[in-house]
Amino acid sequence: MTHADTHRRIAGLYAIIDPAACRMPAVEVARMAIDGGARVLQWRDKTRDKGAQLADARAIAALCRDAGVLLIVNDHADLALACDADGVHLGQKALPIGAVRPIAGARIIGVSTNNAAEARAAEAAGADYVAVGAIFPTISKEVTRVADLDRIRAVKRAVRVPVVAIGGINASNIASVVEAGADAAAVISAICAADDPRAAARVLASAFGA
Ligand code: TZP
Repeated sequence: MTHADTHRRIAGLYAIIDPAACRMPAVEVARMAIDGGARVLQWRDKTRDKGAQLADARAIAALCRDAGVLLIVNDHADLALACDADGVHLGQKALPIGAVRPIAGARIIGVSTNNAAEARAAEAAGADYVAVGAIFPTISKEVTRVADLDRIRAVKRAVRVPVVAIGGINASNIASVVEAGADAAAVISAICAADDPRAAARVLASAFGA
C-alpha cells in the first residue's frame, strides 16, 4: 500500500472489535460494524492466547477483505501475518517500530500516542498513522493518559500521517472530534457494547459524511 493509499484509507469510522466489550459474538459485531459503515476494523483481544484468537481474527479478516475494509491487529505482528491483516497497531510500550517493520513488511503500522512529541517520534520511526487519546473518559482501558480536542489539533499540526482520535468517543461527541481535524475516530464501547452495533456504527460513520 502506498502512503497515499494509507492516508486515504485510514479515514472515517475505525471500529475496534474487542470481545471483552462485546455483547454478542465478536465476529457478529465485526459484520455489523462493517455493514454500518466502518472503514477500518481493529482486532483487539487482551485476554485470550493468540492461538485461541486466530479463528476469530481470520473470520474477521475474511469479512474485511470482502467488504474492502482495512483490518489492523492490535499488539501482535505475528497474528496480523497469520490472518493476513493489513496492519498492526502498537502501544508505546510495545516493540519499537524499527523492530516490527521487518516482520510487518509493507503492512500498515499504527502507534498509540498521547501528544505531539510522541506522534512526531512515531512518524519519524516509520509509523503509517498515529492514534491520539484518550480524548474523553473511557471505561474500556484502565490506565490511560488524558488528551483533549486541542491535542488532536496539535498532533495534526505535528505530523503528516493520518491521525486517529480515541477514547470515549460516542454519538454525542464524535462531531467535535471530526471538527478538530481527526482523520478517523476509533471506538470500542460505542459499537461493541451497543444493543445494535450496526445502527451505532451507522450513526458514528455519518459524522464523517458517510
Ligand atoms: N486507548 C486509549 S483510550 C482506549 C484505548 C484502547 C479505549 C477506547 O475505548 P472506548 O470504549 O471507545 O472509550
